[in-house]
Amino acid sequence: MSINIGVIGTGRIGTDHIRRLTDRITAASVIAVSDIDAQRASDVARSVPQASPYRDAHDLIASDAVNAVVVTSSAPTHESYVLAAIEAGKPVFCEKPLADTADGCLRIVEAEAARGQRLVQVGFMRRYDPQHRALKAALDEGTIGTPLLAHCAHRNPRVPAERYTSDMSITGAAIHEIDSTRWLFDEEVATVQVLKPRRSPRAAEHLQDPQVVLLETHSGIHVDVEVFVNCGYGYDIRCEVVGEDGTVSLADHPNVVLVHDHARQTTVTPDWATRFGTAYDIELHSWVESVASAVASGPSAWDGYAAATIAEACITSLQTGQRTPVLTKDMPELYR
Ligand code: ISE
Repeated sequence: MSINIGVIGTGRIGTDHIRRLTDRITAASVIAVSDIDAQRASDVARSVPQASPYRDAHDLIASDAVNAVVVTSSAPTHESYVLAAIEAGKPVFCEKPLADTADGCLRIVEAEAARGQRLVQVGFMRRYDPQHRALKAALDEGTIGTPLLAHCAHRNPRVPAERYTSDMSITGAAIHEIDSTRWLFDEEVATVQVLKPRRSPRAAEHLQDPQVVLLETHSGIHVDVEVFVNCGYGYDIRCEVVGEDGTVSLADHPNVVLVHDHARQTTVTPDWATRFGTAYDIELHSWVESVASAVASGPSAWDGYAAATIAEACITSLQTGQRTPVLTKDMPELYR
C-alpha cells in the first residue's frame, strides 16, 4: 500500500522533499500540500500528480486521505503542526528544529509520551549521510580506540544579511553538529561555551560570524565546532575525531581529485542541498519504510529536545561568554 503524505511548507526544502517522495520513493505519494502562501501551494500541487492544495495546514493534518505528515514550514510553526499530528495519531517527519524553543520541544515529547507511541522523526539528516555513517562505524568498531576530542567545521557560503542572527548560526547550523556529537559518541553534552573570534567583514554588522562552539560530553570528550556562515567559497562540512589510537575524519566530498597542469584539485559543494542530497534521499526513504512498518526509527522527538536544550545553553554562552551547563529533563520511558 502506498503511504499518502501531506506536506506543510513548500519552500526550498519542502519542494525538494516533495520531488524526492514523488520521483524516487515508490512506496509514498504526496497527495496534499499547504503553505502560508496559498498561491505557492496551488502551484506546487499542480506540478504533483494527485496532490491537492490545502489553505489550512490543520485541515491537511486532519484529512482522512492523509496517512502521514511532513513539516517543512518555518521553525515557529513546527510545534503546533507536530502536536496536531500527534493528536491525530499520524506519523510526522519534521525538519529541524523540532520547535523553536526547548520548551516547545518538551511539549512535543510530553504529548508523544502521553500517547505512548513514537510518531515523530526529526530531520537530522547527517545520521543518513554515507560519510557520517562510515565515520560512526569506524568509531563503533573501536579502531581508533576511545574518542578523546573532535574538530568540526560548518561553513556556508553566505546567509541572508538582514534576517540572519547570531543565534541562528547555532539553531540553524551548529544544531547539526550538536546532534552529531550526541549520535557519534552516544552520550550527552554536559557543558558548552561559545567563543567569538574576529568578525568576518562579509558578515552583517549585527552578526557574530564566525563562532566557535565548544561542547563537552559527560565522559569528557571535547568537540570544537567552527561555525562560519559567510565563508564565501562554498558549503564545507568537516569532522575529525581523535582517539587514543588514531583519527577518523570525513573525506573530501565529492571524492574526486583532479590532477592536472601542476595542480591537484577537488571541488567544494555549493550548498547544503547538494552536499546532503543523498543523505536526504536515504533519510526520507527510511522514514517512509518506518511509517509503512509502523516501527519508528531515526532521530526522535527526544533527540530534537536534547539538541534544543544544548542550543539554548550555547545561546546563553554567546551572550555571557561563560561555560554553561546543559540542563535537560528526565528522559521518558518511551525513548529508552
Ligand atoms: C540550512 O538551513 C540547513 O538546514 C543545513 O542543513 C545547514 O547545514 C545549513 O547551515 C543551514 O543554513
